[in-house]
This record gives sequence, structure tokens and C-alpha cells, in this order.
Amino acid sequence: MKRRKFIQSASLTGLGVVATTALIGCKEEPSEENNAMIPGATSNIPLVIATWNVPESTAKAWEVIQEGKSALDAVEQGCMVEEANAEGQSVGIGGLPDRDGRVTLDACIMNKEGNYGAVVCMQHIIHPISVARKVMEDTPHVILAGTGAEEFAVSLGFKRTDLLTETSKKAWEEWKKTSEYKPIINIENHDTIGMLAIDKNGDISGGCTTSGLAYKMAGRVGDSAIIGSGLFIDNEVGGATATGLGEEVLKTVGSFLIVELMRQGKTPQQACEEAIARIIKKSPNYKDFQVGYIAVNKKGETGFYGIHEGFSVTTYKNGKNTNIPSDFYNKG
Ligand code: SD4
Repeated sequence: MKRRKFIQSASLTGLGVVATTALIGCKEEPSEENNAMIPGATSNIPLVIATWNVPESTAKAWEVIQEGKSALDAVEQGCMVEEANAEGQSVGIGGLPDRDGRVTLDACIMNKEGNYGAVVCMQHIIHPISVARKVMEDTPHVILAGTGAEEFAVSLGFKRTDLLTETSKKAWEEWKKTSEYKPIINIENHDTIGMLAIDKNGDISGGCTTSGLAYKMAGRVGDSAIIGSGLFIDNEVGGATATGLGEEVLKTVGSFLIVELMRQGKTPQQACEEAIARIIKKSPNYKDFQVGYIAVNKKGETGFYGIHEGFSVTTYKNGKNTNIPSDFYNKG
């Protein structure tokens, strides 16, 4: 089922926290020995958790972890699945363009050492998450923007591709008839992938990739590729990532906040709820936009919370790939 359809049908049936379960691929259970390495670890390790209903992405990440590879490899390859999906209109190829018809992508990645790499406002490259990893590993910098990012990618052998699909072009042309620009993400209009993974060694990494706000101003950069906002990892504590209206996440540095709250002893769920509360307190117009957070701690405990109904997460743990509607703040 497509994410948006799932979100709509979940709302229509009034589902609260009822899980839709899809079992995909690998059924391997984590071994006791692996978990014995992590103090307080539960059978939740290894695990993958991502924003929205992205079972193919989480299944890929899980498969990579089962091959014994790192959480970093897992989040990169998991995010790549959705970036290559031309039907997804919020990530990679097929993403909705800015007001001028340009598809511009933001992505970032963080590893267990706390290293970070990002690209912002990059055009023509299908896999910004992989370019972000190259920025992290092969340059003295942490963020490359626009044409610089694109040229760096091409120099590494990434192919230039037209990312504007016919469907997204039609949607943009339809939008241009009124050109009604609302810098507010519609509640159903965001499927950015933020993904967190814990590998068999108990190490945490994360990635976040998006085409950002549809019909945004040229040059607009959201939260997704910005450290501490769209993503933050501290391998001693946990990780968090965000989706929704980036401007609000940026103003409250949401992912960093969640990790710091977990460091102080909050559970991932309590930390996500407090980060949403921080936005609610500061933004009286919170009814007009959605933000969703997901978090994981070192023990493999997860949390997720949104402002509105409609946010969901996909977890892959104990061999099960499950989409779970998230609890939310605005109950009426
Ligand atoms: C942004 N946070 O650029 C992103 C939007 C998003 O799915 O989550 N889209 O503001």
C-alpha cells in the first residue's frame, strides 16, 4: 500500500496504535551473543526504524545488517531504495519541485563516531544520501551545497539524471495555475525518510533524505540535512530523526534535543513527546503543520510521536517488518 493511501485509510478507520504488519524477507532472529555485548540490551537489537510506511527501505537496511555490515551501510542502502522510487514524491527521483520546477534534494548521514556529511539543494543526482556519505568520508568538510555538491558527485562517477518525472511535472503545472504558495506542509504531504539503525555490534547510525517542501522558494533548505535538526546520532546514547515542516524542526533543533533528553534519562518516547511539546509551545499555528519524530536508544528501545494523526513509522526488528501508526498530540 502506498504511504499516503495507508495514512488516509488509517485516519478513516480511526486506527489508534493498531499495527499493520508486513513480513518481508529475512526471518533471522538476533543472537544472544550479539546482545550480550551491549549492557542492558534487549532482543530488540539489531533494529531498523524509519519515518513513514517504507517497508522496502527497512527491509533493505535489515538485510544489510544481517550480512554483518554496519548500521551506516544499512541506513545508506535503506534510504537509497526510496530515493530510487520514482513514485515517491518527497524523496529522490520523482520528488516534487520548487516553484520554478527544479527538484532540489537535501540529505545527511551520521556514523557511530559522530561524523556527519550532508548535501543541500543538490539537483540531478538520484542518491544524495550516498553523496552525503562521500562528503563525510572523502572531504575535509561536512556540507556541500547546490552546484558544488552536484559537481563533487559527478567527479565521483554519479550520473546526472533529470529528477522531474512526468507525474511530478504535471502536479507542478497544476500548482502553477494558482501558484498559491503556502510555506506550510500539508498534513498528508511529507514522506521524508529519516532512518536509524543499530547493527549487530550495537552501534548506531542514521540517515535522512528528502526533496523537501513542495513548491518551496528556490534555494530553500529544510531540516533534513542539518545536523541536530533532521538527524542526530550519539552512539553512547541513541539517535533521532525528523519529518514534517523543516522550519519548525530547525527552530527547536529537534533531533539534538531528543538525544540530549535521552542522555538525561528520558525514554525515547518521552523525549519525542517533549520535543513535540517544545514546538507546540512556541508555534501557536501548530494545527496547520505536521512534525513527526522517531528515536532509538542504546538499548534498542524506540519512540515516535507526531503533532497530528497520520504520522507512522516502520520498524524492522526480531525479523518482523511492521508499519505502526504513531500516537500524536492534537487529539481535538
Ligand atoms: C523539509 N522536513 O524539507 C522536510 C520535509 C519532509 O517529507 O519531511 N518531507 O522540511
